[in-house]
Amino acid sequence: MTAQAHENIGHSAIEQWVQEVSALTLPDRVVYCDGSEREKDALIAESLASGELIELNQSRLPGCYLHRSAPHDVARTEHLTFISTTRKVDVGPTNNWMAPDEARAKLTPLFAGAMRGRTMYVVPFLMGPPGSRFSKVGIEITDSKYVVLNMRIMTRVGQVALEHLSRTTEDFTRCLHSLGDLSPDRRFIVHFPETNAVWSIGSGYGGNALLGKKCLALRIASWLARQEGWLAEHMLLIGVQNPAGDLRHIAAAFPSACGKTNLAMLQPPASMAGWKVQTIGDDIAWLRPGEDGRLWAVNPEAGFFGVVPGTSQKTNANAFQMIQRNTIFTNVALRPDGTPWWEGHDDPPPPDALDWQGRPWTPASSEKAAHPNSRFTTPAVECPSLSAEFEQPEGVPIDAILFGARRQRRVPLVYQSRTWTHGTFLGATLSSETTAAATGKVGVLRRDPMAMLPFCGYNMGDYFAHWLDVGKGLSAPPKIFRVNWFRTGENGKFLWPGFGDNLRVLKWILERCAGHGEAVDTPIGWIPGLNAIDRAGTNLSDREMSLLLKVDPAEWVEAIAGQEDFLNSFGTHLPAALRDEHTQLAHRIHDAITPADLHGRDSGS
Ligand code: OXD
Ligand code: MN
Repeated sequence: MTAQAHENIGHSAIEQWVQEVSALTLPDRVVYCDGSEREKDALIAESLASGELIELNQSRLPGCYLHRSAPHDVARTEHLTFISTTRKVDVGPTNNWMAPDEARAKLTPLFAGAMRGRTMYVVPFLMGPPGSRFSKVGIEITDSKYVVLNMRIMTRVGQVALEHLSRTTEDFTRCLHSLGDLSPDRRFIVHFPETNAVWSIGSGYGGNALLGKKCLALRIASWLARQEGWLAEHMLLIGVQNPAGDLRHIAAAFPSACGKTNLAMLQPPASMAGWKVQTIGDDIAWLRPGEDGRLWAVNPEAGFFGVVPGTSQKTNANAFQMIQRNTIFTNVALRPDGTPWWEGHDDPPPPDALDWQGRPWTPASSEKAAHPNSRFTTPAVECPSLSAEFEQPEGVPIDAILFGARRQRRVPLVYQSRTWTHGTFLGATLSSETTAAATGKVGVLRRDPMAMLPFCGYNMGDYFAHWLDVGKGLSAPPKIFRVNWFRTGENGKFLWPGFGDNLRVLKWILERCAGHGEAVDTPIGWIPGLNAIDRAGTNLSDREMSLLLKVDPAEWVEAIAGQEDFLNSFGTHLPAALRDEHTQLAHRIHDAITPADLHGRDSGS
């Protein structure tokens, strides 16, 4: 880490941009980050001194720290997130749009002098494995030490990024971030895909401030991916090995806080000895067609930014173990012995603690001790189930793509699409109940196509067309499935045990990919037969299994109407093939409706 205003780092475009930004933001000093351990130690020491970090019990949790955010800066703020393109039509109906001139005019005064009295850090970072044709470089300028420390975990910082840049002729993404005054009234996260830049001000929250993640690796990358013929997706990435040693790969899209990290680090149930799940990524996958006609994927990130509440030895032993070292916790509770605690921890609620805002807390308190969207940031290398293929420059070949969401009703545990186009339709019509990962009401059903609603950097109608185009170019495309761990029974309780038992569903999926695995044709797709999913070692009854797999045509009539309105919102940008899929689904459902169903509907039930 060097404190020099106009250091020569051998890249004139970066140096020139740094000079422009420092002339605007007026920091006290400029520091170029090199990713070294020395730099980390200095940043931690300064953050402890300033109160931005609190040291956790170092003998129990070496290298672990707690950060408490501003109380109103705890999640992504989608209403303050914009895509700024010359033409409004290019961002489509699901994004907030701002014209580039307007965005610059609005944000420049907010950045003016914003770093006075602060240090400006210049963070070169690489997204993707070193030496990979998938990888992209960003430079984040920020005035937050917490952001720098997190970027060092989530991305590959320093020389590795500059080297990638000098080896390729590619541009880099200019990521400008300032905490500003942290006021939501002056908070904006604006993406300029046409000029490969992001401006974010007024938030220190991961999804708003670690600009390599949602901003670069999803919103900007999805734009680049469309131009370059690949896909940037909100997907976990795993290898699944069966007891015979056969290794397959699955990419799975789920909305925020719906269990991607748990699935990515799944521990097989005791009754499935010999199975292994190897973690490659838990949030983002970049997928490119390979010369062999298959789809290949990498995780562009270098760490995990996961939801803490609910993480325990029981639910996710790999994640729990992983966060015992070198982890930054944000907004969890603190016990008197200097260890963190949260709702869903294996330990019972502590008799007294400090809550996520540092206020005294006891089990009698009416509020939660940890914020529901409290987070850990941990280097991937700490994950006990990390795959040996994690940094493979060519990525891994994908056998199956899963679209999952949180749905209490209607949607079965798993079903298989008939074709890539039908699978794209399943992704495009995905909907899920909202979670605490974004500000706003929790538990409201909303459309979240491919789990990319908050992250697609362009018109989603064009994005669906791009999915279809990518599929056309694959001679051996992955099979596409829809999954739902969250269906509830009459008592409102989840029917499916979830967590490690989800491997039972993956097993059926991989059997289907291999051309066997029993399945029943239904109007919505291929469903497992009653006994097709391995239930050995569970106490799931036939009745529960049939409720989990039930496809009720009457319930789907309502879904079809909702899908139609949603698809219509894309106007002429909706690919005709998806409209056809919808029409065919409507016909199949209509044909499956019995007079009793109609009677039920007529009587208003
Ligand atoms: C995340 C999110 O943090 O999706 O990964 O919000
Ligand atoms: Mn995510």
